[in-house]
Amino acid sequence: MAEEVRAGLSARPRELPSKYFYDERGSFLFSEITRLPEYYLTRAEQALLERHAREILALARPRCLVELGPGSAAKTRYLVEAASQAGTLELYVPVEVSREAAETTARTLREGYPNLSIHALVADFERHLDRVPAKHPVLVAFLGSTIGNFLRPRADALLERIGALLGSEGFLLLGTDLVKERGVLEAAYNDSRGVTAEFNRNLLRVVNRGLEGNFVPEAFDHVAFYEPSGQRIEMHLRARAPQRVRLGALGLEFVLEAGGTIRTEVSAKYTRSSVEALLAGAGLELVGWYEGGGFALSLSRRRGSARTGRP
Ligand code: SAH
Ligand code: AVI
Repeated sequence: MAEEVRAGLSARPRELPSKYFYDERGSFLFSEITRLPEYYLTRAEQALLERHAREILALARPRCLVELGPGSAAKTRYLVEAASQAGTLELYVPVEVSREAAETTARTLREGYPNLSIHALVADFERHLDRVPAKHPVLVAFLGSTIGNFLRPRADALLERIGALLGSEGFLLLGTDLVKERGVLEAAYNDSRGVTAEFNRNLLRVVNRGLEGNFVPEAFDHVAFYEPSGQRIEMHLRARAPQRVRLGALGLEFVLEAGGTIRTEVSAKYTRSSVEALLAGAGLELVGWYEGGGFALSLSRRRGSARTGRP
Protein backbone atom coordinates (compact mmCIF):
# COMPACT_ATOMS: atom_id res chain seq x y z
CA MET A 1 0.00 0.00 0.00
CA ALA A 2 2.82 2.41 0.88
CA GLU A 3 4.49 2.10 -2.53
CA GLU A 4 1.23 2.28 -4.46
CA VAL A 5 -0.12 5.29 -2.56
CA ARG A 6 3.17 7.17 -2.88
CA ALA A 7 3.28 6.52 -6.63
CA GLY A 8 -0.41 7.40 -7.07
CA LEU A 9 -0.24 10.69 -5.18
CA SER A 10 2.88 11.72 -7.09
CA ALA A 11 1.23 11.05 -10.45
CA ARG A 12 -0.94 13.57 -12.38
CA PRO A 13 -3.86 13.20 -12.16
CA ARG A 14 -3.38 12.20 -8.52
CA GLU A 15 -4.67 8.70 -7.93
CA LEU A 16 -5.38 6.22 -5.17
CA PRO A 17 -5.68 2.47 -5.90
CA SER A 18 -9.31 1.33 -6.00
CA LYS A 19 -8.57 -2.10 -4.55
CA TYR A 20 -8.32 -0.47 -1.11
CA PHE A 21 -12.02 0.47 -1.08
CA TYR A 22 -12.92 -2.89 0.38
CA ASP A 23 -12.22 -2.94 4.12
CA GLU A 24 -15.15 -4.15 6.25
CA ARG A 25 -17.07 -0.89 5.87
CA GLY A 26 -16.22 -0.57 2.17
CA SER A 27 -17.37 -4.14 1.46
CA PHE A 28 -20.60 -3.38 3.32
CA LEU A 29 -21.11 -0.15 1.33
CA PHE A 30 -20.41 -1.99 -1.93
CA SER A 31 -23.07 -4.56 -1.11
CA GLU A 32 -25.47 -1.66 -0.43
CA ILE A 33 -24.54 -0.23 -3.85
CA THR A 34 -25.47 -3.52 -5.52
CA ARG A 35 -29.02 -3.08 -4.19
CA LEU A 36 -29.50 0.53 -5.30
CA PRO A 37 -32.14 1.15 -7.97
CA GLU A 38 -29.60 3.05 -10.11
CA TYR A 39 -26.89 0.35 -9.95
CA TYR A 40 -28.28 -2.05 -12.57
CA LEU A 41 -25.00 -3.98 -13.04
CA THR A 42 -25.41 -6.59 -10.32
CA ARG A 43 -29.03 -7.38 -11.10
CA ALA A 44 -28.29 -7.65 -14.82
CA GLU A 45 -25.36 -10.00 -14.25
CA GLN A 46 -27.31 -12.12 -11.79
CA ALA A 47 -30.14 -12.51 -14.30
CA LEU A 48 -27.62 -13.65 -16.93
CA LEU A 49 -26.11 -16.17 -14.51
CA GLU A 50 -29.52 -17.46 -13.57
CA ARG A 51 -30.36 -17.97 -17.23
CA HIS A 52 -27.05 -19.29 -18.56
CA ALA A 53 -25.00 -20.82 -15.72
CA ARG A 54 -26.02 -24.39 -16.58
CA GLU A 55 -25.05 -24.00 -20.21
CA ILE A 56 -21.74 -22.36 -19.25
CA LEU A 57 -20.86 -25.07 -16.73
CA ALA A 58 -21.83 -27.81 -19.18
CA LEU A 59 -19.35 -26.31 -21.65
CA ALA A 60 -16.52 -25.75 -19.20
CA ARG A 61 -16.99 -28.86 -16.98
CA PRO A 62 -14.41 -27.60 -14.43
CA ARG A 63 -12.82 -29.58 -11.59
CA CYS A 64 -11.82 -26.26 -10.10
CA LEU A 65 -13.58 -22.89 -9.95
CA VAL A 66 -11.25 -19.94 -9.34
CA GLU A 67 -13.08 -16.69 -8.60
CA LEU A 68 -11.22 -13.37 -8.75
CA GLY A 69 -12.58 -10.73 -6.33
CA PRO A 70 -15.74 -12.62 -5.28
CA GLY A 71 -16.70 -10.02 -2.66
CA SER A 72 -19.49 -11.57 -0.61
CA ALA A 73 -19.88 -14.37 -3.20
CA ALA A 74 -23.49 -13.41 -3.92
CA LYS A 75 -23.08 -14.63 -7.51
CA THR A 76 -20.92 -17.65 -6.81
CA ARG A 77 -23.83 -19.85 -5.82
CA TYR A 78 -25.26 -19.72 -9.36
CA LEU A 79 -22.02 -21.20 -10.67
CA VAL A 80 -21.51 -23.72 -7.88
CA GLU A 81 -25.12 -24.82 -8.08
CA ALA A 82 -24.86 -25.37 -11.84
CA ALA A 83 -21.49 -27.08 -11.39
CA SER A 84 -22.90 -29.51 -8.88
CA GLN A 85 -25.49 -30.46 -11.50
CA ALA A 86 -22.70 -30.97 -14.06
CA GLY A 87 -21.08 -33.13 -11.34
CA THR A 88 -17.47 -32.12 -12.01
CA LEU A 89 -16.53 -29.54 -9.38
CA GLU A 90 -14.12 -30.49 -6.55
CA LEU A 91 -12.42 -27.28 -5.53
CA TYR A 92 -13.37 -23.60 -5.16
CA VAL A 93 -10.57 -21.01 -4.90
CA PRO A 94 -11.65 -17.42 -4.13
CA VAL A 95 -8.80 -14.91 -4.65
CA GLU A 96 -9.65 -11.79 -2.61
CA VAL A 97 -7.56 -8.87 -1.46
CA SER A 98 -10.06 -8.17 1.33
CA ARG A 99 -9.63 -10.58 4.23
CA GLU A 100 -13.17 -9.86 5.47
CA ALA A 101 -14.66 -10.67 2.06
CA ALA A 102 -12.52 -13.83 1.68
CA GLU A 103 -13.69 -15.08 5.08
CA THR A 104 -17.37 -14.37 4.36
CA THR A 105 -17.09 -16.10 0.99
CA ALA A 106 -15.42 -19.21 2.42
CA ARG A 107 -17.97 -19.40 5.28
CA THR A 108 -21.00 -19.00 3.00
CA LEU A 109 -19.79 -21.64 0.55
CA ARG A 110 -18.76 -24.07 3.28
CA GLU A 111 -22.23 -23.91 4.81
CA GLY A 112 -24.03 -24.33 1.49
CA TYR A 113 -21.73 -26.97 -0.04
CA PRO A 114 -20.10 -29.10 2.68
CA ASN A 115 -18.59 -31.53 0.12
CA LEU A 116 -16.80 -28.84 -1.85
CA SER A 117 -13.11 -28.23 -0.98
CA ILE A 118 -12.41 -24.53 -0.47
CA HIS A 119 -8.99 -22.95 -0.59
CA ALA A 120 -9.38 -19.20 0.02
CA LEU A 121 -6.44 -16.98 -0.94
CA VAL A 122 -6.15 -13.53 0.59
CA ALA A 123 -4.08 -12.18 -2.26
CA ASP A 124 -3.78 -9.57 -4.99
CA PHE A 125 -4.89 -11.16 -8.25
CA GLU A 126 -2.60 -8.84 -10.21
CA ARG A 127 0.45 -10.25 -8.43
CA HIS A 128 -0.24 -13.66 -6.94
CA LEU A 129 -2.09 -15.77 -9.49
CA ASP A 130 0.89 -18.15 -9.54
CA ARG A 131 -0.11 -19.17 -5.99
CA VAL A 132 -3.49 -20.54 -7.08
CA PRO A 133 -3.54 -24.29 -6.45
CA ALA A 134 -5.61 -25.02 -9.57
CA LYS A 135 -6.81 -28.48 -10.49
CA HIS A 136 -7.41 -28.73 -14.22
CA PRO A 137 -9.66 -28.17 -16.05
CA VAL A 138 -10.29 -24.83 -14.40
CA LEU A 139 -13.02 -22.21 -14.82
CA VAL A 140 -11.87 -18.72 -13.84
CA ALA A 141 -14.80 -16.44 -12.98
CA PHE A 142 -14.07 -12.71 -13.01
CA LEU A 143 -17.46 -11.12 -12.49
CA GLY A 144 -19.02 -7.78 -11.64
CA SER A 145 -17.14 -5.83 -14.36
CA THR A 146 -14.16 -5.65 -11.99
CA ILE A 147 -11.89 -5.94 -15.08
CA GLY A 148 -13.22 -2.44 -15.90
CA ASN A 149 -11.47 -1.10 -12.81
CA PHE A 150 -8.13 -1.63 -14.58
CA LEU A 151 -6.91 0.70 -17.30
CA ARG A 152 -5.07 -0.74 -20.23
CA PRO A 153 -2.26 -1.91 -20.36
CA ARG A 154 -2.84 -3.22 -16.81
CA ALA A 155 -6.01 -4.98 -17.88
CA ASP A 156 -4.11 -6.66 -20.73
CA ALA A 157 -1.36 -7.84 -18.38
CA LEU A 158 -3.94 -9.21 -15.95
CA LEU A 159 -5.76 -11.10 -18.72
CA GLU A 160 -2.47 -12.56 -19.90
CA ARG A 161 -1.81 -13.95 -16.43
CA ILE A 162 -5.33 -15.33 -16.30
CA GLY A 163 -4.66 -16.96 -19.69
CA ALA A 164 -1.59 -18.67 -18.25
CA LEU A 165 -3.69 -19.98 -15.35
CA LEU A 166 -6.25 -21.45 -17.77
CA GLY A 167 -3.72 -23.73 -19.42
CA SER A 168 -4.86 -25.63 -22.47
CA GLU A 169 -8.16 -26.84 -21.01
CA GLY A 170 -9.53 -23.93 -19.01
CA PHE A 171 -12.21 -21.29 -19.58
CA LEU A 172 -12.63 -17.69 -18.44
CA LEU A 173 -16.08 -16.32 -17.57
CA LEU A 174 -15.76 -12.54 -17.66
CA GLY A 175 -18.45 -10.00 -16.64
CA THR A 176 -18.34 -6.64 -18.42
CA ASP A 177 -20.64 -3.64 -18.25
CA LEU A 178 -21.64 -2.30 -21.68
CA VAL A 179 -21.45 1.19 -23.19
CA LYS A 180 -24.88 2.79 -23.02
CA GLU A 181 -26.65 6.11 -22.63
CA ARG A 182 -24.58 8.51 -20.58
CA GLY A 183 -27.42 9.36 -18.19
CA VAL A 184 -27.90 5.73 -17.18
CA LEU A 185 -24.17 5.23 -16.61
CA GLU A 186 -23.72 8.42 -14.61
CA ALA A 187 -26.77 7.72 -12.42
CA ALA A 188 -25.30 4.33 -11.47
CA TYR A 189 -22.28 6.12 -9.95
CA ASN A 190 -24.19 9.12 -8.51
CA ASP A 191 -27.01 7.46 -6.59
CA SER A 192 -29.61 9.65 -4.93
CA ARG A 193 -28.95 8.22 -1.44
CA GLY A 194 -25.25 9.09 -1.57
CA VAL A 195 -24.05 5.54 -0.88
CA THR A 196 -21.51 5.67 -3.71
CA ALA A 197 -20.22 8.98 -2.35
CA GLU A 198 -19.70 7.36 1.07
CA PHE A 199 -18.02 4.36 -0.58
CA ASN A 200 -15.70 6.76 -2.41
CA ARG A 201 -14.78 8.70 0.74
CA ASN A 202 -14.17 5.44 2.61
CA LEU A 203 -10.97 5.00 0.61
CA LEU A 204 -9.49 7.96 2.51
CA ARG A 205 -10.36 6.30 5.83
CA VAL A 206 -8.59 3.12 4.71
CA VAL A 207 -5.50 5.08 3.64
CA ASN A 208 -5.52 7.11 6.89
CA ARG A 209 -5.60 3.91 8.93
CA GLY A 210 -2.98 2.10 6.86
CA LEU A 211 -0.47 4.94 6.49
CA GLU A 212 -1.01 7.25 9.50
CA GLY A 213 -2.80 9.77 7.29
CA ASN A 214 -4.84 12.88 8.10
CA PHE A 215 -7.20 13.09 5.10
CA VAL A 216 -10.54 14.58 6.23
CA PRO A 217 -13.02 12.47 4.20
CA GLU A 218 -15.99 14.78 4.94
CA ALA A 219 -14.10 17.67 3.33
CA PHE A 220 -14.20 15.98 -0.09
CA ASP A 221 -16.97 15.95 -2.68
CA HIS A 222 -17.75 12.81 -4.64
CA VAL A 223 -17.43 13.35 -8.39
CA ALA A 224 -18.28 10.68 -10.98
CA PHE A 225 -18.70 11.22 -14.72
CA TYR A 226 -18.57 9.35 -18.02
CA GLU A 227 -15.48 9.99 -20.10
CA PRO A 228 -16.61 9.08 -23.64
CA SER A 229 -13.21 9.02 -25.35
CA GLY A 230 -11.98 6.40 -22.88
CA GLN A 231 -15.43 4.73 -22.64
CA ARG A 232 -15.23 4.77 -18.87
CA ILE A 233 -16.69 6.19 -15.71
CA GLU A 234 -14.15 8.03 -13.57
CA MET A 235 -14.64 8.60 -9.86
CA HIS A 236 -12.75 11.36 -8.11
CA LEU A 237 -12.67 13.06 -4.72
CA ARG A 238 -12.51 16.85 -4.85
CA ALA A 239 -11.22 18.91 -1.93
CA ARG A 240 -13.70 21.61 -0.88
CA ALA A 241 -11.00 23.74 0.76
CA PRO A 242 -7.17 23.64 0.76
CA GLN A 243 -5.85 20.74 2.86
CA ARG A 244 -2.39 20.02 4.17
CA VAL A 245 -2.20 16.26 3.75
CA ARG A 246 0.26 14.24 5.83
CA LEU A 247 0.91 10.51 5.51
CA GLY A 248 3.15 9.73 8.48
CA ALA A 249 4.12 6.22 7.37
CA LEU A 250 5.40 7.62 4.05
CA GLY A 251 7.03 10.75 5.47
CA LEU A 252 4.93 12.56 2.85
CA GLU A 253 3.32 15.97 3.18
CA PHE A 254 1.70 18.07 0.46
CA VAL A 255 -0.99 20.71 -0.01
CA LEU A 256 -4.10 19.79 -1.91
CA GLU A 257 -5.51 23.03 -3.28
CA ALA A 258 -9.26 23.83 -3.11
CA GLY A 259 -10.91 22.03 -6.03
CA GLY A 260 -7.92 19.66 -6.32
CA THR A 261 -8.95 16.12 -7.19
CA ILE A 262 -7.75 12.58 -6.59
CA ARG A 263 -8.92 9.90 -9.02
CA THR A 264 -10.05 6.90 -7.02
CA GLU A 265 -11.51 4.59 -9.66
CA VAL A 266 -12.04 4.03 -13.34
CA SER A 267 -14.81 1.72 -14.52
CA ALA A 268 -14.50 0.88 -18.20
CA LYS A 269 -17.56 0.10 -20.31
CA TYR A 270 -17.35 -2.25 -23.26
CA THR A 271 -18.95 -3.36 -26.50
CA ARG A 272 -18.87 -6.90 -27.82
CA SER A 273 -16.07 -5.94 -30.17
CA SER A 274 -13.98 -4.21 -27.49
CA VAL A 275 -14.34 -7.30 -25.26
CA GLU A 276 -13.24 -9.52 -28.16
CA ALA A 277 -10.25 -7.24 -28.81
CA LEU A 278 -9.29 -7.26 -25.12
CA LEU A 279 -9.47 -11.05 -25.03
CA ALA A 280 -7.61 -11.44 -28.33
CA GLY A 281 -4.76 -9.28 -26.99
CA ALA A 282 -4.25 -11.90 -24.29
CA GLY A 283 -4.45 -14.82 -26.72
CA LEU A 284 -8.03 -15.68 -25.73
CA GLU A 285 -10.94 -16.40 -28.06
CA LEU A 286 -14.64 -16.01 -27.46
CA VAL A 287 -16.67 -19.20 -27.12
CA GLY A 288 -19.91 -17.76 -25.73
CA TRP A 289 -21.54 -14.31 -25.42
CA TYR A 290 -24.53 -13.72 -23.13
CA GLU A 291 -25.97 -10.21 -23.05
CA GLY A 292 -28.90 -8.58 -21.28
CA GLY A 293 -29.87 -5.55 -19.19
CA GLY A 294 -26.90 -3.58 -20.48
CA PHE A 295 -24.38 -6.14 -19.22
CA ALA A 296 -22.51 -9.06 -20.80
CA LEU A 297 -20.91 -12.31 -19.77
CA SER A 298 -18.32 -13.76 -22.10
CA LEU A 299 -16.89 -17.26 -22.07
CA SER A 300 -13.45 -17.62 -23.60
CA ARG A 301 -10.45 -19.93 -23.71
CA ARG A 302 -6.91 -19.84 -25.00
CA ARG A 303 -6.62 -19.75 -28.75
CA GLY A 304 -5.77 -23.21 -30.04
CA SER A 305 -7.00 -24.73 -26.78
CA ALA A 306 -7.17 -28.53 -26.65
CA ARG A 307 -10.83 -28.72 -25.76
CA THR A 308 -13.73 -28.27 -28.12
CA GLY A 309 -15.81 -26.32 -25.63
CA ARG A 310 -18.69 -28.72 -26.17
CA PRO A 311 -20.28 -30.84 -23.47
N1 SAH B 1 -17.46 -10.08 -7.76
C1 SAH B 1 -18.34 -9.37 -6.83
C2 SAH B 1 -17.63 -8.25 -6.08
C3 SAH B 1 -17.14 -7.10 -6.95
S1 SAH B 1 -16.39 -5.83 -5.94
C4 SAH B 1 -19.51 -8.83 -7.58
O1 SAH B 1 -19.53 -8.99 -8.79
O2 SAH B 1 -20.42 -8.26 -6.98
C5 SAH B 1 -14.70 -6.08 -6.35
C6 SAH B 1 -14.05 -7.13 -5.47
O3 SAH B 1 -12.73 -7.37 -5.97
C7 SAH B 1 -13.89 -6.67 -4.02
O4 SAH B 1 -14.32 -7.67 -3.15
C8 SAH B 1 -12.39 -6.40 -3.89
O5 SAH B 1 -11.91 -6.65 -2.58
C9 SAH B 1 -11.80 -7.34 -4.92
N2 SAH B 1 -10.54 -6.87 -5.48
C10 SAH B 1 -10.30 -5.67 -6.06
N3 SAH B 1 -9.02 -5.59 -6.50
C11 SAH B 1 -8.44 -6.78 -6.17
C12 SAH B 1 -7.13 -7.32 -6.35
N4 SAH B 1 -6.18 -6.60 -6.95
N5 SAH B 1 -6.89 -8.58 -5.91
C13 SAH B 1 -7.87 -9.32 -5.30
N6 SAH B 1 -9.12 -8.85 -5.09
C14 SAH B 1 -9.41 -7.60 -5.52
C1 AVI C 1 -16.39 -3.47 -8.38
N1 AVI C 1 -16.57 -2.55 -9.49
C2 AVI C 1 -16.81 -3.29 -10.74
C3 AVI C 1 -17.58 -1.51 -9.24
C4 AVI C 1 -17.79 -0.67 -10.52
O1 AVI C 1 -18.94 -0.49 -10.90
O2 AVI C 1 -16.81 -0.26 -11.13
C5 AVI C 1 -17.18 -0.63 -8.07
C6 AVI C 1 -18.07 0.54 -7.89
N2 AVI C 1 -17.68 1.79 -7.84
C7 AVI C 1 -18.70 2.59 -7.66
N3 AVI C 1 -19.77 1.86 -7.61
C8 AVI C 1 -19.42 0.58 -7.74
